[in-house]
Amino acid sequence: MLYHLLYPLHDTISFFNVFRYITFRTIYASLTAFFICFFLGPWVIKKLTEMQIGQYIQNDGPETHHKKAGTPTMGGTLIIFSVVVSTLLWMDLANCYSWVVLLVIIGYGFIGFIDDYLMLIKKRNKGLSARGKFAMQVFLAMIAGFFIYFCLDFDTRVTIPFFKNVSPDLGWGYIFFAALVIVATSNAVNLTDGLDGLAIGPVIIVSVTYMVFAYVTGHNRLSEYLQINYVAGSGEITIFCGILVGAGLGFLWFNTYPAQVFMGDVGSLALGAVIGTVAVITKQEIMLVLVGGLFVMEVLSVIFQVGFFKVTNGKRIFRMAPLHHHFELKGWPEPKVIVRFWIISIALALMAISTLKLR
Ligand code: 57M
Repeated sequence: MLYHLLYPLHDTISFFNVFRYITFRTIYASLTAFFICFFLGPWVIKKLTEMQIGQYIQNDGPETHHKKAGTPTMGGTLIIFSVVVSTLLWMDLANCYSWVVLLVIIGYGFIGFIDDYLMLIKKRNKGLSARGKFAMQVFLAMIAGFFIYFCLDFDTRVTIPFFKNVSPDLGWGYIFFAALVIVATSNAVNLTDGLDGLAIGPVIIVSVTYMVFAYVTGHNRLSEYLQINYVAGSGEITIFCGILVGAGLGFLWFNTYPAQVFMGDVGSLALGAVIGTVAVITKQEIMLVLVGGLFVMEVLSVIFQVGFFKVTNGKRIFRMAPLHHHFELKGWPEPKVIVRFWIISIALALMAISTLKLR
């Protein structure tokens, strides 16, 4: 909105010329999202507490989690609010990608909100049925895929990291591929959100990485120099990634150990889905496996655990899945698990950024 209101005035007030620069709007959009979370956080936590929106803890979880019962949850509502306000304020609303990411974060936030709300009504750590939640996620992801495919004359080739000459064109099949990326990432972040700050940390790290990807992908000369796909208009996603970083840091201020608030499914499903959407728009979909490698590790730990359990009639690979619980049960203090997982996430992000030159 500010872009549309103030940039046209740059002929009379030359300072407003800065609003044309993506870097300027990214920095101030990020700061806007951060300060919305930082200053509204205490009020939101107070409201969630008053409304008794507190976390129910499964009995079969790690012993150390029982003290967390009652921690306010659904803090993801604050994240989504700050992201939406900052997006409307700082992004170019004539750019279709702005509306795609808004559709996804609000739509998945709504799915998560229903899940959290039902969990609180059902008075246990379960919400929507797995099938119901999955169906809603797929439906919304397909809408996003359709929108990207039909409205934006989108390049339907899939970028394969490291192989610049291999990019299969999926045609309309890209819609299903895009939906797969969005749904998978949404559930991966959801699974990872099981320790204080464990999900929001890598979300921030992945968002910084895709801020770099979006900037170069939306830059004609830079994308040509780096031999990556140029996606006209995707530069705006740089600003959105900056907003995710700001909102994530603002939420982490309260979610860091010992957490004053959990994000809930309303936050984890929304953040995961919108990261998947960013990966699709910047045409760095497969790269997300590396950048979001921590989320991949968490999902694979569950898949291997469940599979091994079934094949061996009850034996387990890990003490408990997802992976973060395994290390908890090994005796690692919670903060140690969290920070070490963040370190792994940063290392993966640096490797992913390095691939921009390795083509
Ligand atoms: C999402 N939810 C956290 C919080 C957060 C198939 C199976 C792997 C599913 C999985 C599951 O239920 N996943 C649901 C993870 C929960 O966090 C809430 O959920 C939101 C995110 N969706 O925002 O509202 C608990 O996580 C802890 N937490 C924190 N700090 C945070 O900042 O401490 C969350 C955020 C919270 C709190 O304790 O209550 C969760 O873990 O449920 N199931 C599991 O992850 C369970 N694993 C399991 O059953 N493993 C089995 C098989 C199925 C693989 C095995 O290993 O044999 C574990 N989780 C729990 N209990 N709670 C272990 C059992």
